[in-house]
Amino acid sequence: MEQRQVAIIKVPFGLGGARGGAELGPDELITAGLKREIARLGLVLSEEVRVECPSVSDAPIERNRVKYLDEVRQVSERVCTEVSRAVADGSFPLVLGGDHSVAIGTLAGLTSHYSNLGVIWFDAHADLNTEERSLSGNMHGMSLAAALGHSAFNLSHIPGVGPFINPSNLVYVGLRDLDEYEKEQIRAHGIKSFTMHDIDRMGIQCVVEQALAVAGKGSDGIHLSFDMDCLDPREAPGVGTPVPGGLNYREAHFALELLASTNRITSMELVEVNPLFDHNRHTARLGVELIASLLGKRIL
Ligand code: Z70
Ligand code: MN
Ligand code: MN
Ligand code: MN
Repeated sequence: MEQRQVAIIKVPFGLGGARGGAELGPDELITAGLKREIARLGLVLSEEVRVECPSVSDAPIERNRVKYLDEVRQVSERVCTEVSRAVADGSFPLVLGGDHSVAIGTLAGLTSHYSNLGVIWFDAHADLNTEERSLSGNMHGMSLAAALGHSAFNLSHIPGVGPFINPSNLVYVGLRDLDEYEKEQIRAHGIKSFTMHDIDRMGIQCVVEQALAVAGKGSDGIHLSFDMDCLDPREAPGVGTPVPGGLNYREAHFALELLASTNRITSMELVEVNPLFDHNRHTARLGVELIASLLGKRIL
């Protein structure tokens, strides 16, 4: 990161997820010491905003196959506004989810400033489903389809946003649980994907270097979207949809340290921390450490 100012944007929203609890993520990360880490790094916390989010008790009983679309739309608009404001202020936007549907708003806000945004997406999942093709109806599995303009609800529905993200500047790290339709989409659009198989084969250093090259080619900013379920559930049990065989502690730290050392990352979001499935705040503490690594924390 080049900016020395960080804007924390908390998005306590869980209705896009498979099960409740992700709405507790932002407070859990703060309690786990996020602001102390930011201060230790000598960074200025320029603002800390909390996006107002509907919860199950506010929402009408969901009878549609695609769940809580109206609520996701509302939250996307608000997140877009806050992220856009943070960039305009010269701050590094740090978005705390919430389930991964909050990325729709983040990407909308970013594309209002960056005309060719690179995106590095750490996740067990591809989040490429459309409303028609999703098997679950959960919007957190559709955020990238929205950002690429593939789904019925997409970035252009959010007031004031720029272009869709370009699939040639999007890259996945950590994939291991894909729906058939998502596999077809990855092939059809030639989206660069480093699966767990590739990480085992090439090593995380090589993967991160190649991922940066893809996201950075001709782009004017690079967003890191970090879904905590990219990690192995033994490292990060507190997520809504754990999938075995993920990144370990050292791979994840090293990956984010490598990204930090390039000074190319212009924003980050960390999503899917679910305290209801965690033990002793373990996952949130790991999340804080990983954010610190991305913001420049080093061992020596
Ligand atoms: C599945 C779906 C998903 C995150 C799970 C899972 C999607 N492909 N995304 N956890 N973050 O429901 O569409
Ligand atoms: Mn995800
Ligand atoms: Mn995921
Ligand atoms: Mn533990």
